[in-house]
Amino acid sequence: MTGMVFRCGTVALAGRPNTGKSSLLNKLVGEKIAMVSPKAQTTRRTLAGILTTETCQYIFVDLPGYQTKHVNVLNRALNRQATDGARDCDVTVFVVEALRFAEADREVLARIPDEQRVVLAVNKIDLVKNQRELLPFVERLQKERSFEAIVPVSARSGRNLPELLKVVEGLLPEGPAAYPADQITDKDERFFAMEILREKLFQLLGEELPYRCDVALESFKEEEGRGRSGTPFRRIEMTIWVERDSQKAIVIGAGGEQLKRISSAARKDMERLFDGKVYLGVWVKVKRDWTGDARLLKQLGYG
Ligand SMILES: Nc1nc2c(ncn2[C@@H]2O[C@H](COP(=O)(O)OP(=O)(O)OP(=O)(O)O)[C@@H](O)[C@H]2O)c(=O)[nH]1
Ligand SMILES: [Mg+2]
Repeated sequence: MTGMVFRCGTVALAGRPNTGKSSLLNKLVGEKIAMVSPKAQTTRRTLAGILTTETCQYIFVDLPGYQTKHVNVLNRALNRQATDGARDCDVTVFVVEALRFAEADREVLARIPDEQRVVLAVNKIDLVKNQRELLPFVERLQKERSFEAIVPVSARSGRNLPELLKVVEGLLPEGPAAYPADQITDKDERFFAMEILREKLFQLLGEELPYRCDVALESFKEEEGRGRSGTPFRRIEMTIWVERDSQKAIVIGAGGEQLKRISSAARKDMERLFDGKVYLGVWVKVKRDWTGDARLLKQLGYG
């Protein structure tokens, strides 16, 4: 069509941990690709979710939540990812929780360079009983920075997401799509296999243990279809790394029950996302102090 403008660009989702960045990404692209949990710093690896409309391709980049509570080599690497990501994208969507803005949020905002264009998304408005309370909150935030726009949204209900998309579209550069229109992420099934298992550790283990765990993929094989449906069958083997023998015992649980719960939940999610049967083998191994070992962290992909 002549005269039609097409835009394409990268949109960082930035903010302190737990504000709902990954949930927003999932709702925006319409598929659960980013891992979500009620625990802080669930996201460890930057992930792109792609949405293509008639007039725009949005490449949303889900970043780890910036945090200063825990200090080790892993947290420093995550914070670096969070800061670099918010700076390098065409537009940054700064995500806060409705009616909650504190020092931790202010610190992340301060790290986004002045020249970066920032849209403020006030998320979780479904939790606000009296919507009139939002107005003074928004007015307060306006004083923190000159935002391109402020959009109250809910990643849970999807409320106002069309408005958010509209505002962001106007800020993206003109240009052709970078990815095919039906592609929704820049990552492959191997990446999602690891992330899904890691998400289950965050969802099913106690408060501190998930921070002492990581997941490595040992092998991923696609085999000929089994049974009548003939869909491919994936054989996936993974290792859960922990730092101590005592942690290994907890992850496995009495009679292996805990590990069974974790792997069975992970397998179900993989089967849903990959749309086929999965055989999942999981081992738990001890690697002392992996969160403090810079070389090992590089190997695990935390640059
Ligand atoms: N009620 C409600 N809960 C939400 C909403 N968005 C996210 N949550 C919940 O908030 C928690 C954190 O969500 P995530 O999407 O993992 O948050 P995040 O910002 O990606 O967190 P990190 O990766 O740790 O930085 C989860 O329990 C979500 O279910 C929302 O719009 N409404
Ligand atoms: Mg996240």
